[in-house]
Amino acid sequence: MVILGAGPAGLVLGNLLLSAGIDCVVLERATPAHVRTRARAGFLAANTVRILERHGLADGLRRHGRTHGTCEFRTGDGRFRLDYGALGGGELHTVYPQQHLVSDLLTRFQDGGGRVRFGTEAVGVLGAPSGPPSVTVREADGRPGRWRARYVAGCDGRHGAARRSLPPGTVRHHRDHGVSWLGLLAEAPPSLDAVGYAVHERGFAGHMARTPEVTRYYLQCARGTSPDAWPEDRIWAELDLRMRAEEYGPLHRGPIVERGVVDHVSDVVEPLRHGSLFLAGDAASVISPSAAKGANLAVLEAELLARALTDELVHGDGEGLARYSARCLTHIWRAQEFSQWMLRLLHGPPAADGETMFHNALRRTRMESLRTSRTRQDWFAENYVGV
Ligand code: RFL
Repeated sequence: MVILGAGPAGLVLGNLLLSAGIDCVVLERATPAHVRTRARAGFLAANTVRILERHGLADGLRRHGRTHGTCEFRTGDGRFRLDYGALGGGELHTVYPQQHLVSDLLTRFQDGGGRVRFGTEAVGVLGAPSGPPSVTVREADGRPGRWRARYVAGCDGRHGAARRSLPPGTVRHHRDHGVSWLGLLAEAPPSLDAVGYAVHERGFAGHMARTPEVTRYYLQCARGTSPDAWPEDRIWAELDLRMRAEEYGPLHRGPIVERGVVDHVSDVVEPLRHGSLFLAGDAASVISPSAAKGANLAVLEAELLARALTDELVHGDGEGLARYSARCLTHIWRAQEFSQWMLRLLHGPPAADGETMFHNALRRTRMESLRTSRTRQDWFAENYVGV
């Protein structure tokens, strides 16, 4: 079994296969240091934590993660809080930076005898639709190589080799939501004990705790913006303005240690199985980070794939593999639908047009029903924490 990519999807899958006694190797383009320090997600859904606990992979997050169940919306009409942990299914997030989770998973995999080939870039997957697959690679020293396997798991993200190797006729649903965020990491403690979503005429701003010392902020920005156009003074001034710091309290400032632009797109491959090639995580579907679903879907799909592969390879039962794609796509489309709803709640139309006032009136009404309707709040909580 060859797994492409040592992100959350690839490493959960690798660990589960290893403990089922299935021989596998992970091919990873980057260095171990890069994999262990790449900051992205932070909000793990309750079901993600249950999966990791079920397989003994949750020691780090149990020790250092913090549960979280409140978000605060700030608009020109005022602010309100939703204790989503007490609504809907009563589930909480655990805040644990993705790079810490990936680091835990990697240590566990290697300590258990799992093999990871770092600096090995998959170039293409050949032969998968009709027969045994092989993966062509560029080794760390630049030489070409080839790995043969019974199955290949494409867990190499949105720009990986698995996606490039899909047979003609594969459906790729793609939607550009026309919204971009400047994603920031500040070496500063969180400024509020809630996820902060601020809707402002200058654009969206977001606040999400990561650790007691580090906070993620987002600022909606124009498509094509260079992060260099945002010096620290400009970032803090804009965050103060959009988060309405004068009214609701100052933000804790600190050095901005990372900045990058995220364009919000949805991209779903259908089906997720092509003979002996299976896609999981961002390779299967890219989702806007507006509702923090990507890493959670990656872990869920990795568990479903590991179970199905184990049934096939250990017990000779191929039913799970046959159903893998359809099962994952149900979860993926549900998450896409909710993320799109969040995008519409938090942003105006992509460009000023004749319907701007209409869009803004709908957005305000959506926010108001979230503030006042218990049924709406339960629906929000169930979708916000659930995968
Ligand atoms: P990853 O994490 O991208 O890992 C893929 C791995 O594959 C390697 N790779 C290759 N290796 C070999 N050959 C090739 N040709 C290769 N091409 C790539 C890469 O080096 C990498 O190590 O995919 P995976 O495992 O599917 O995990 C997906 C998640 O990382 C992603 O969905 C989340 O980070 C999305 N996301 C969030 N998700 C959440 O659930 N909660 C959040 O709070 C959240 N916040 C975020 C996010 C994504 C963000 N960005 C940067 C898009 C915040 C941000 C800013």
